[in-house]
Amino acid sequence: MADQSEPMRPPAALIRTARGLWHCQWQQLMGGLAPADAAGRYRRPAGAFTTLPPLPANAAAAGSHVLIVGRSCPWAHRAWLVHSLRGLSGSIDLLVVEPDPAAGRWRFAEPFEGCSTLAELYRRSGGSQRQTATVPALWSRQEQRILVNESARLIELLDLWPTALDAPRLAPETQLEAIDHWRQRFQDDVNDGVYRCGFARNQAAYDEAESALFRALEEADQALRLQEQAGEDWLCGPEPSLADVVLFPTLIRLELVYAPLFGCSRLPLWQLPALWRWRARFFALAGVSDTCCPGAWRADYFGALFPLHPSGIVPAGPDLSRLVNSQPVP
Ligand SMILES: N[C@@H](CCC(=O)N[C@@H](CS)C(=O)NCC(=O)O)C(=O)O
Repeated sequence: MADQSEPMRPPAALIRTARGLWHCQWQQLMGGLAPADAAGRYRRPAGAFTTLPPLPANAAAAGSHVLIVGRSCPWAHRAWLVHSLRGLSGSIDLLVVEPDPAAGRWRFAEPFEGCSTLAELYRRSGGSQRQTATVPALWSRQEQRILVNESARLIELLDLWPTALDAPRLAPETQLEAIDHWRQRFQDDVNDGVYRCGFARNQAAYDEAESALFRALEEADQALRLQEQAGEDWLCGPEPSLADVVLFPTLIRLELVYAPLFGCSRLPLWQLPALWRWRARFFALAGVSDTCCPGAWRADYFGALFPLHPSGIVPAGPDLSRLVNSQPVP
């Protein structure tokens, strides 16, 4: 006899209706989270302060500028890395903003320049109401405004920034062509590519982004293999460059966030062994581990991207130390 306490399965028609309704609602929620083109491909909105400004005259002055970052943001991570690798803390203070998933914005832990949210600071700098206040952003204390907040330009500016210890440039003229080649290759297909996978509105849009992502990663793996054979550790030569810097924030989040949440799971990274070893080498550079906050990454992504993960449950993930061990390949 059937157990009377067992819950009845809902009728098939009800399930079909619920799926249809949920799909409609999902498309609406995704519209708020991630704009898409007519084919359902994610299109990142244009930023606010996107032009490369000239190097400020007071760049070397102690505390003259503030670099505003969020822990989970990979675009902010690249700026944080340049700040750290070039030792810029003498002239540029680092300020970490906190996510506010309920309000969908970044807020300051303590009021900054009289503002409690990044959006307020944006408006003060002339950003329009319709533009989203994003990290990273570079604030000038003297000019009382955001100088630039497009990470691609910001890292170029930080690479020109005067350093106390004459830290090497990450985009030296002699390697500029190779560095630019890789930066362009990664920007759309890898850095934005993982978001294009996760925010795709349909299978075709996902398939397109996903294959472009893994094509670019396989190409980088092959290039690094050749570099290793030539005795060089990095994408563009014997020293790390901006090409390595922009790849790292995406790859270090791969197993922790992008594979489980955005569906970037075609290959585990150890199947691209030169990339795996490269990631461990980059993580071992002085100051890099301090910029990596796996707990915050997972809490922010799984907790904040409601349409992708409605339960808000933060799943357990691999320990970061296992991912940056250079010898784990089975
Ligand atoms: N194009 C920008 C993108 C930066 C960006 O999208 N930042 C996200 C975090 S990963 C953000 O701050 N979003 C705030 C929001 O959507 O409210 C850059 O590269 O600097």
